[in-house]
This record gives sequence, C-alpha cells and structure tokens, in this order.
Amino acid sequence: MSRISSVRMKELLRVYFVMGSRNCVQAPEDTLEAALTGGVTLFQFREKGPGCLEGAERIELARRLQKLCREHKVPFIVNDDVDLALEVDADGVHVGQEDEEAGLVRQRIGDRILGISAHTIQEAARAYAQGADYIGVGPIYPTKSKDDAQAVQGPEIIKVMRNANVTLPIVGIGGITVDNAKDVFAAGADGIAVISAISYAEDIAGRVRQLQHNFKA
Ligand code: TZP
Ligand code: MG
Repeated sequence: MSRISSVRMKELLRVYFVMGSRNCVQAPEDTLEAALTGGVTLFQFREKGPGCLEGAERIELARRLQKLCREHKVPFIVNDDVDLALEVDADGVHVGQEDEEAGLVRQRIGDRILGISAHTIQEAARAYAQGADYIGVGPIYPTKSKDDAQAVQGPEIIKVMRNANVTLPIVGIGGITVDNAKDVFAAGADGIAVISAISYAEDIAGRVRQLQHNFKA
C-alpha cells in the first residue's frame, strides 16, 4: 500500500457523508444505505455526543456500516478513534485539533487516509507537515450537529487558505445544504462534508444527488 494520491483524494471528498447513530431518524444502516445509493463518495463514522454507543455496540455498528461501504466501494473513515479504526481495519481516520496528536496518528495508521480539521492557515500548514491527506475546514455555516464547534467562518476561509497556497485537498463542513454548497466549491473546496442535510432528508438518496449537482468538473 502507498499513500492515496491527491487527485484520488479530491474525487473522494466530493460528497462526504458524516454520521453516527445520534444523527439518524431511521436505523443508521438504512440511512447509510440510502446515502450510498444516492452516490456519496466517502463516509465517516462519527459516533459522538450524548447517548452515543460505546464498547462492543460501537464496534458492531462500525462493522455493519463498514460492510455497507465495502458493498458500494466507498472508503470507510473513523472519526477520532484510532483504536477502533485499527480494530476494524478502516480505510482512514479523521482527527480534530483537540484529538490525538495527528503526527502520532499518522505513525499508527501507516498509509491509511488521514484527515485533519484545520481552522487557520497555520493549522493547515501543520496538518500538511503531520501527514494529512486532506483537511476539513469549518464550520463554514452555523450547525446544530456539533456542540463545541468553533466560530463560523463562511466559505471565505477556504479562499484565504487557497490564496495562501494551501494545496492539500480541502473539504468544507458545517451547515452545508443544497442551497449553499455551490459557494463552498466556488471558494476552492474539493468537496462538502455533510451530516444533517443528508441524514434528516426525507428522500436521502435524492438529497445526495442534489448535492452532487453542485460540483462542476
Ligand atoms: N465539524 C464542524 S461542523 C460539524 C462538524 C463535525 C457538523 C456538521 O454537521 P451539519 O449537520 O452538516 O451542519
Ligand atoms: Mg474530533
């Protein structure tokens, strides 16, 4: 195995679905299956917040969701839990600035995909040095899905990073909807990472297709 190429990483980021059992109306398996059918390009298992699953239940849910991803040939990323990622042999890990030190995470996960949250040009530069394959930038817009989210920065922060020669693949996150997704791409993002606009949609597959339409090759 070798590190993922930047070109391939950018393709995978296009419509990145992030979800845990707390973000779903239906069973998480049904929510993810519909999103995969709609064409999400990457999935992150983010089992966080009050009432989230722990221990064996958490691992079992991860395995069931990973199986669905494999059937659809979509890589499976684990949020902020390197032990779980290694236990299930996930395709990658995403860590925030307050999580396990990203340089150490890179050493532990080898060539698996490493995503790092970055809010400033400095954090983006450090993420590159730590071995990030992509950075997650946000919240771009106000979000109800993360209690401890940092300040909203708008799509401009992505433009600022691009103007500062941040060349890493970038995915915007936070409050992204069908209506504002095109502004995130226009600012220089390679993709959009979405929880609620997908997980709470009545027609999940249809919503994913609508989000896909904002990408102009
Ligand atoms: N990180 C920054 S904002 C956010 C995360 C995990 C939540 C995004 O959820 P939503 O529902 O798409 O706003
Ligand atoms: Mg985190």
